[in-house]
Amino acid sequence: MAACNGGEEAAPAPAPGPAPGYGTAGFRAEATRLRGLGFRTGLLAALRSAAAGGRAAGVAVTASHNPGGDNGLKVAGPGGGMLEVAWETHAEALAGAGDAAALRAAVTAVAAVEGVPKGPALVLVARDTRPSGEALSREVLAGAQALDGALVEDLGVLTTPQLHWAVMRRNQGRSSAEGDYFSELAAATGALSPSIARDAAPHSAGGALVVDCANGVGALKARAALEAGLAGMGVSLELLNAETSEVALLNAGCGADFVQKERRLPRGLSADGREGGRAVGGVGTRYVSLDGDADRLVYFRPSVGGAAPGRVDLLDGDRIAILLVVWLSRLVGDLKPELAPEALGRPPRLGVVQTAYANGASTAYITDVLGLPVATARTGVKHLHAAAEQFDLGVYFEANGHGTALFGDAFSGALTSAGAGGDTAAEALLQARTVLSQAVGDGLGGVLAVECALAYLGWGADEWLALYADLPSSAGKVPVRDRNCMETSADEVTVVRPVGLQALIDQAVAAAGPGARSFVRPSGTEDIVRVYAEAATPEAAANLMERVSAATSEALA
Ligand code: G16
Repeated sequence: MAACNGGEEAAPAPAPGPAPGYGTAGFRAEATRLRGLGFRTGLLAALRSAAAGGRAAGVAVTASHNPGGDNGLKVAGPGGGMLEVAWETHAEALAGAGDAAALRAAVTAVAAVEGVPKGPALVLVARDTRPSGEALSREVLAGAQALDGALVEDLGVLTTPQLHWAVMRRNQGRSSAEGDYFSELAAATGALSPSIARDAAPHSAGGALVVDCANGVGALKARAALEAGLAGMGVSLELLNAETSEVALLNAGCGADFVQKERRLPRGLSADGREGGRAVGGVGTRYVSLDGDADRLVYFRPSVGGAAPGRVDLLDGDRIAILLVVWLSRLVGDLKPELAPEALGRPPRLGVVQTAYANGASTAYITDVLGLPVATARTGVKHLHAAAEQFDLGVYFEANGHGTALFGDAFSGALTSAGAGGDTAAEALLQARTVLSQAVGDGLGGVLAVECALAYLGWGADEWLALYADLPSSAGKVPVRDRNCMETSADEVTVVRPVGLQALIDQAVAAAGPGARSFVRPSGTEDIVRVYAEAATPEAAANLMERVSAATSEALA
């Protein structure tokens, strides 16, 4: 059975106070509160790898969309995706182990429960641009090496999706070098070019793409990941908020979380250029925001018409999912019927996965207009990814911009045989599979996929926005002392605890008129409760959000 090798004696003492829970996407807190947790997370990742017979696991040191003073630890399982939910409890058990003896006992217990053999383990470690990441990475590396037989590799500064990709590739026995990540994205995008501009509409011809990098790690990788592929489509790349040396700027007034939640232009972009920074461009310029570790993307367009200056029309994860599924389903429709269904044995099953945050109009569009099934999952990529695996081609996106499209094994096999038989649509779908990470949503690959889809369909932001009108919605945050005081139902839309709060939400929803809905849930990444409301008018949605926020704040005071 796997055991510590004595290295656990060097484990730094945890910061005072209760250890943070594993949360929506790993441990995340103000960086000083993570002392000692990096070591324990490294040890956990080594155990996960050993349990998989030495296939690599990974740790990304990042707090993603959180402010620069926070940091975090996201563990990648051997498939390259998020750590399996069953292992989160083990991660918390190690996190709660105070001293070396307790840590040794926790490792022994996990090894026994999971039947972890004594044997090889490999942990790949990467970090984002936060200065606190260097020390935290060293802790992770030391912690992983405290498991007998474990090896580590420090991959340095990478986006979170690059770390996941490296884990996936290593376990496929394929190169996981960063250069290959860049060149494969460029090659796949280039190979898609002959299939694009099929409808030859003028809107998507070339133009400029402005990428708001949130002043995060995406800024260091975007040019290498995007430039070649975009140039092949005649699109010029412009990076915005690409300053990584000043941590206070990270995610501050910019990035995917800011743009999606505030629905405002990110820092450095202004309606007229007068406030400094870049003035919004003319027709044909597109805009996209990444988050701090480049695993989310949202597109947007400066609002036109009567909207207040600085507002944006959002092309969020809901719209990206729809764009991708329209593109991919047209390619599926182009498959030669005598090849693809025969190889698969049946027509491929396509579907979309969303969360409760998806705008109701997007769900209705997918089911009623596209005629595709929609599965609903709890917040968190790990839940959506698992739900998407039920489809041959499952597109999953959270409204906040996390997502990708998963190609099932049988479907991929059918595409490979069809591609070998000269089916160009099958070849295009296989290239799309490369651009759309099969490990976890990737903001950079997502940008290339969106650009390919827009070009193929001949759409610009106008056509994309015109698909349907979003129901008016409003999202807010309620700061709370202890987010663990709130519990919701499994589908996240009903409050179980504090008792009585759901009745108040129900009353507020009833008063907001027909079609209104609202729910609250504790964030798994910040000390807040998230509030979401939809109603018939923007004013009604905003009022509903305010009323539910006030009731939540009072119930948790
Ligand atoms: C993480 C998760 C996402 C989730 C987001 C917000 O994203 O990977 O699946 O939507 O947190 O979660 P919560 O509402 O629980 O705060 P990121 O980009 O912050 O790593």
